[in-house]
Amino acid sequence: PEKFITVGEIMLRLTPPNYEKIRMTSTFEASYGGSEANIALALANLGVDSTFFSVVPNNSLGKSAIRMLRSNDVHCTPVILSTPEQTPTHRLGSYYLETGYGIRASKVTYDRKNSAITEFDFDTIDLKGLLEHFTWLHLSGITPALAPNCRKLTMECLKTARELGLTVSFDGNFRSTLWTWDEARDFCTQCLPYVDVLLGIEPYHLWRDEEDHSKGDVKDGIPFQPSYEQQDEIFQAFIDRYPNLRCIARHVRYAHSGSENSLKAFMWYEGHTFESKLFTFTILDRVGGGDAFASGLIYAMMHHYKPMDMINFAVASSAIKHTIRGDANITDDVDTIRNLMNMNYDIKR
Ligand code: KDG
Repeated sequence: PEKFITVGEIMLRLTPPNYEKIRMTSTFEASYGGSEANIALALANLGVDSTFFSVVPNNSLGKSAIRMLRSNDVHCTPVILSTPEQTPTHRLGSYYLETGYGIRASKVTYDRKNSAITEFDFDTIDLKGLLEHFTWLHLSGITPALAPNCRKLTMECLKTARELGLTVSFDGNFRSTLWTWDEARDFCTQCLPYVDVLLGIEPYHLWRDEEDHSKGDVKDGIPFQPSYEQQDEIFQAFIDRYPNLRCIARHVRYAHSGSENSLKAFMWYEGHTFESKLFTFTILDRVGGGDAFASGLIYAMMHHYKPMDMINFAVASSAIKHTIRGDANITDDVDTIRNLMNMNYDIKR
């Protein structure tokens, strides 16, 4: 059976209740977030043997974050509980989420600078000794954006995983408040030779052809959206350059109004292109939708679903997440997601 590990930062999430804005609220609801932790948790929920590796301060905040993961069946044995000597500012990163309502978009404010993971010296870790116990590694573009040590850690994990023969999934997860698009594109491009499953970033946007710089254009801070024909052409060129890539998938959300949304996904898998069903729903909490898509796809690949089922399971997992409060797809089991994937909305009793 597959053994999954992911590496990244877990954060405290603070959210004003009832869609209040930070300026109005007197209360914050506490929960935890972090893309990789969300995926570890979602996979553990689905019954996968799932492990999280990170550094958190050895204080009640760090320990509570880890306790939350453990109580959701995520193995946290490798997590380092750091001391002030190892990580001088000795803090758990946090973020504030003002949950949007209707046409008012959600707003994230990070308070994560100098968090424990960004100050730890990963050269002291035997990565090979850690990763050799696993069959699948997942990383995202958030970790390398945090600090130079995390960038180095990401690259070394990728190289070690490749050497050991693990399957590697990578979610581009671009966060414009952590690094620039140019930095992200350069780093993600360097990662590509080590990746089997690419998520959350368009080949089109990574592709920088020396002859035609417009292919990687960012207009008004938003990466340019290619047409289907352009995408097919780029996928093909991309696969020719990186033959290790088995699967490239992305999900697209269409907002009908602020909270009425539809979701569908496109996947290139072993030479063929697939388009998922379309799911329409009202958003309760959209943070972590991409992570739910990733965990759904990883689960489906691990269990050798047929390509159409893979992509539909991943989109159904993400659609359900939009109706669940909190960052992680914390409550859903395989049957619930499969029912939705088959468009079965019946009450279960
Ligand atoms: O994908 C969800 C994440 O964005 C959220 O959990 C917080 O990891 C996070 C981040 O860095 O934005």
